Order: sequence, then structure tokens, then C-alpha cells
Amino acid sequence: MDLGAITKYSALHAKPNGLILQYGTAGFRTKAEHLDHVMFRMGLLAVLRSKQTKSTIGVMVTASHNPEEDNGVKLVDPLGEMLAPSWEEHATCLANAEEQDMQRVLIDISEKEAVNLQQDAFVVIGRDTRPSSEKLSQSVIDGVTVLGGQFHDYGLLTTPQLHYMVYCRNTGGRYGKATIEGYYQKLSKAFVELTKQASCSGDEYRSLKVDCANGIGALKLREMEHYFSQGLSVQLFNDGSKGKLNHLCGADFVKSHQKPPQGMEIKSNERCCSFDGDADRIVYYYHDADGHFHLIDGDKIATLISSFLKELLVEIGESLNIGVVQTAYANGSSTRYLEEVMKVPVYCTKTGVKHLHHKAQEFDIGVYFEANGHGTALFSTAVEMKIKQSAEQLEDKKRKAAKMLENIIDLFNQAAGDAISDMLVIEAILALKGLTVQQWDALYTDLPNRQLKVADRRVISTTDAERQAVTPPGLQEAINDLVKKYKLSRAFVRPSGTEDVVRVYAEADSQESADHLAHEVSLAVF
Ligand code: 16G
Ligand code: ZN
Repeated sequence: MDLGAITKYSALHAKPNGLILQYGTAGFRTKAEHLDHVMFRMGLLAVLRSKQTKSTIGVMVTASHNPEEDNGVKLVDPLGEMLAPSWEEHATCLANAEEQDMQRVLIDISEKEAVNLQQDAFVVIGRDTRPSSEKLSQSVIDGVTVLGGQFHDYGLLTTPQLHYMVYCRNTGGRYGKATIEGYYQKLSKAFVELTKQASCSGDEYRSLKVDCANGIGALKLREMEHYFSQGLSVQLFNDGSKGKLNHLCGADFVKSHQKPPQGMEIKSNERCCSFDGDADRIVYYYHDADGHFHLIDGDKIATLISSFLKELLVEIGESLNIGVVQTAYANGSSTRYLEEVMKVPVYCTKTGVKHLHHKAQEFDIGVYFEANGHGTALFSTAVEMKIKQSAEQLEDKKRKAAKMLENIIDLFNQAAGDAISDMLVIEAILALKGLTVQQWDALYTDLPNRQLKVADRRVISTTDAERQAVTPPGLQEAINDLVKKYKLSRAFVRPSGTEDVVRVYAEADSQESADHLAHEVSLAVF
């Protein structure tokens, strides 16, 4: 390590005095003007992580659904996964070190993690469309090069595309080609194969309105659309040509306000979806004939996907274990439907993609979605091989089903939840099953629910995948008593991982009851 050079360059990316940041569930996120030093230091850290794992590491510059003035950064581990927890702590330490302590912190991390400093390092970098992202990604590159790391700058990418690149590079090309072209080709080939088999080929199944949150999703979908246009035509809204990123549009807006984005005209029963600002989340929606808005969130997406996968397995005659992973935010109706009607085991983890992803890896086929629309499906290597074999060896209907499953596996981004990939999976399933958006929505009825925020997150700690409050003492008992007053009710509180607030969630048999319960629980938090 050339400590002299690090000190010199670090001074060019100086940390604002007194600024303390934490590597949270989605990396670092704050106002873009406060992030230059963090970017430089994450470049340094990515090199150390790359040397330690002897693999390519990813750095993504984005603040997802946050306002345009914000930015953020997260590191991507070798298999396209979120950074390991012990390295999250290193990231926090390094980002908060005062200038004069930088060298010591870097040496500490290298020693603790037994990093061989002679080892080569390779880092890949991607960024979203925020005005601040280009300069900030340059600061990441400064950090990488000052520690002697090699890099490839992919420039503008969706977050899941960067995860895909990292995964491809570390699996010797087995998963796919680590180029944007490779990504488009892999997904589109699988999608077109699938839709060829769909018997319902009416226009209804072939067109979709997409709200791109004025973000990177628009750019990438435009580049990609001619690859899959044979199977689907997409009409893009909020494509960044006029509006501001995530402003009154995008998956987060639609999910939290339960209304359509601005700038999109919706005719009754038309299928629409929204991406978030970095295209790793997706929700669907439509207006019914009476003009009522219906949201189809991550829970219903998981239901559609897991029921389709289960049907294919039955058809092929394979009994593999499928698990669905949710968080405490999953609507009670979705959990009940999955367990009681579909007979699929459901597991609950803490909020944050890394928790769901890890749990989903325990199954032959693990489907995970957060209600907010972030999710994907994971297939074990053994399953992938088995299905490939079946697609070659079986006959007739069974062979057809195995072939379908093989393509569905290729269509999922198994490195991370991916709005583009999920959209194509959903569109393929709807076409193959001949389901309209209303029929999909009618699988079950969401229980009315309400979310509120209250201050002070430091007093709250939780257990049981955030469903039970441990502190302050007496709070959980109070929540239990309140919940008993309502029908089909459930409520929990949890400290947010991204804002300085406590989140309150309540659901019940009517909107009025859910609203009351949420209000009463938030009073109990004080
Ligand atoms: C982050 C998480 C998201 C989670 C959200 C919860 C990732 C990539 N993102 O954005 O999955 O739903 O945090 O936020 O893990 P909260 O803790 O403020 O409720
Ligand atoms: Zn996002």
C-alpha cells in the first residue's frame, strides 16, 4: 500500500467535518454534496474486498427511489450479493475516519480480514442517471486506482445490471456474458422462447405501459426493447425527458401513495407497471371499469411466480422444495393464500434484500419479494442441471414444461431483484396462463393496512423477524392488547434502516380499523 499516495489523494476528497454516516441496508445514502469522500473511500474498500475474495467486486452509485438531490453507494459481493455484514462495519469505519486516521483504518481492515496486499484487484462500477452520479463515480475510480486496483467502468446501468455483471465475471461466464449486450440477449432469448409457446396472443397480452420514474430504467428499456419486441411492446412514461427523477412517479411513489404516477394516462383494465429510480423494484396496477385504482404489489407478484413454478414442477413430475420468503410487511392475505391455498411454505425475515436473499438460497427454488416490489427467484445449481436434463430427455407435455422452466430460470436475474427481468417474467406468465390483470389481482384480496412514522428509533429493538418489540419494556404487551380489539388484525413497529424514524404497520378487516390500530400503536410507542 502506497500510504503517501493515499494520504495525498484522500485530501482531494476531504471529509466534511463532523459528518457521520452509516452503511445501512442499502449502503450509504444522503445528500449528494456530502458523498465525495465516501465514494473515494468505497473505491479503496472495494479494492481490499477484491484482494481478499480474489474476485471482482462491484460498486454502484445510486440512491434508488430517493429524491434527485440525494445519492448513495453500495458494494456488490462476488456472487452479485450485498456486501457481507463484517465489511459493512469496515465501510462505516472507513467512511467516518478523520483524515489523519485513514491509514490506520485501512491497515486495521487489511489485518483483520487477512487481505493479501500483493493480490490483484478488479472492480466494476455502475451509476444511475442522477446529475451528481458521474462525478461521484469518478471519485470511486480515484480510490480504486490509488490502491493499484484495475477497473471497468460500465457507466450508466440499472442496479441489478451491475449485480448481474459481477455475478457473470465471477462464475467464468457460466451465468452469462458480462456485457450489456449479454444481459439483453440472455433475457430476451428466454422471453421470446416463452412467449412463442403462449396460446393467447391477443394484443391484450402484448402491450404494457411502463412508468420509469424518470430514471435509468427508461434508458435501458429503450436500448433493450427491440430485442424482445416480438413478444411484448412497451410504452414508456416518465422516461426522463421532462420530469424529475422519482418525483410523483415510480414504484415507491405508487406503492406508498396507492395511486398512479403522474404523467401516465390509464384506460380501464389496462396493465401498467412502475419501476423505481434504479430499476430494482417493480409494482403493477390498473384501473377497473369503475375507475378504482388497484395495486398489485410484491406479495402478489411472488404469488403469481411461485404458483406458476409449482404448476410446472407438477407437470414435469419433479418434487422439489419451493419456499417463499417475505417480510413482516407482507399482507396477511398473501401469506394465508400461499400457505393455505397453494400449500407453499412461507418464511419471514427482517426487512432488507440481503436477509430475504440469504433465506431463499436454502431452497431448491426460493422465491422472495418485499411488498414494495423488490425480489426475484433463486434456483440451486442441482435444480438447474436437473431441469436442463429433463428438457432434453422427457417427452411431450413434460418436455414442454421442462423447456418452459429452463427459460424461466434464464429470465430471472438471480443476482438481485430486477424490475426489467421481473417484468418480463410476469408478462410471460400472464401470457402463458392466459390471465388478465384483473384475474391475477383476484387471486386474493389484500387486507386494508396503514403505515405511519413516529420518532425516536433508538428506543425500539425487535426480534422474530421484526414482528415483536423487545424494548421499550411493555410495548409489545400494549400492541398485543390493541391488536385484540380488531378483526383479522396484526401490527408491528420497527426502527427504519434508512431514516431516523420508527415505522408502524397495522392491518385489519377494514380501512377504518387499520387506521385506528396504526394510530393507537403509534401512541403506545411513546
Ligand atoms: C432499503 C432496502 C429495501 C427495504 C428498505 C426498508 C435493499 C437493497 N434495500 O431500501 O429492501 O425495503 O430499505 O427501509 O436492501 P426502512 O428500513 O427505512 O423501512
Ligand atoms: Zn431501488
